[in-house]
Amino acid sequence: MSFTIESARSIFPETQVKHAISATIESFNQLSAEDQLALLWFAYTEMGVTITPAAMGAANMVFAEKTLTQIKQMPAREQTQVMCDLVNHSDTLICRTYSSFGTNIKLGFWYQLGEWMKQGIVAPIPESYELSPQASDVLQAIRQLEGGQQLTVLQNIVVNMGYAPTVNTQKVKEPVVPPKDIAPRAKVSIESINNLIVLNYMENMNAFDFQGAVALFAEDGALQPPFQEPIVGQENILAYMREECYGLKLIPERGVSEPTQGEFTQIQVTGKVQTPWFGDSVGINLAWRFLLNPQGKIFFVAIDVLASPQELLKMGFSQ
Ligand code: 45D
Repeated sequence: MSFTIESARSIFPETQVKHAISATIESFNQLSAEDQLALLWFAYTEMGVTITPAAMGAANMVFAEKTLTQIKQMPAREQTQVMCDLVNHSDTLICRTYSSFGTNIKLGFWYQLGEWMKQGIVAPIPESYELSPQASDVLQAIRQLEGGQQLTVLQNIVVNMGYAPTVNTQKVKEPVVPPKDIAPRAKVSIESINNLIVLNYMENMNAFDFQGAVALFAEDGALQPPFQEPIVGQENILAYMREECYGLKLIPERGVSEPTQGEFTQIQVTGKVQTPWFGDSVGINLAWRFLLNPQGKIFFVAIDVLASPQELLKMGFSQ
């Protein structure tokens, strides 16, 4: 028996627990647009996380400048309307444009709006805004999440705002940008793991050598980011990495490797990732679940956000 991408998704099933993150996002989506916006603002300001403005360099913010300027020049009421439209997935030009942005541009877009809200340039969320009881419950649920999970919730919500006409519309491709600085290569070591493909994956990703990272995949291999469908095929994975992975720092810590059916090998690694948004002040706990084919290529890798590295131990994963 061999693996398909679909069956590969359930390796190391103990990480497949129904997640607090998805449950929180689902209940969030039930709220009214005003409630959603206010709740997000309260959660965002309450978290007190400091975004490194330098991270804006990792996002190609030029793509959002026109829209941001347009919003800046609107009367306050219209500004609020635009923000509600984004949350509501309304079919407007701004919502369509927003949907064409990559993750980092979307985050940078809201970062800019947030700064302008603080400066009084964009209509703020009234401090006296009263959340509905349901919204208060969701805010409470967010407060109870671990820091990295809270950021994952925010990031997910921001990514899904806007309006994409059909599920599979072609994303507006960002023009090819000249390669950014390749970070200095650093050796990675992972407790209990000596598999070179996995070690090389981490080293290439940290060097932003995405071509090198993708070359470790089988041609029809797949990468599954948290809460997303697998991205299949070297070309698609490369495009994804170029758009989403500059500035990430992967900090794998320990793992377990075992043979599995059809001469495949499954390797689970836990550790942290740092995003350019927060530098080394925030580490997001996660697990990589690799499935290597008999040729030693990455047939599948899933990335899952964890509450804590201990979460896996709790679920019966022993190092
Ligand atoms: O007014 O190995 C609100 C892959 C609305 C690649 C706002 C990976 C109201 C392969 C939106 C609140 C990438 C998968 C304002 C590894 C409002 C691989 C503003 C994993 C102003 C390891 C809100 C990487 C703002 C991972 C500005 C898991 C919010 C990376 C900003 C995870 C929130 C990264 C930010 C995460 C959140 C980043 C900047 C979770 C960033 C989160």
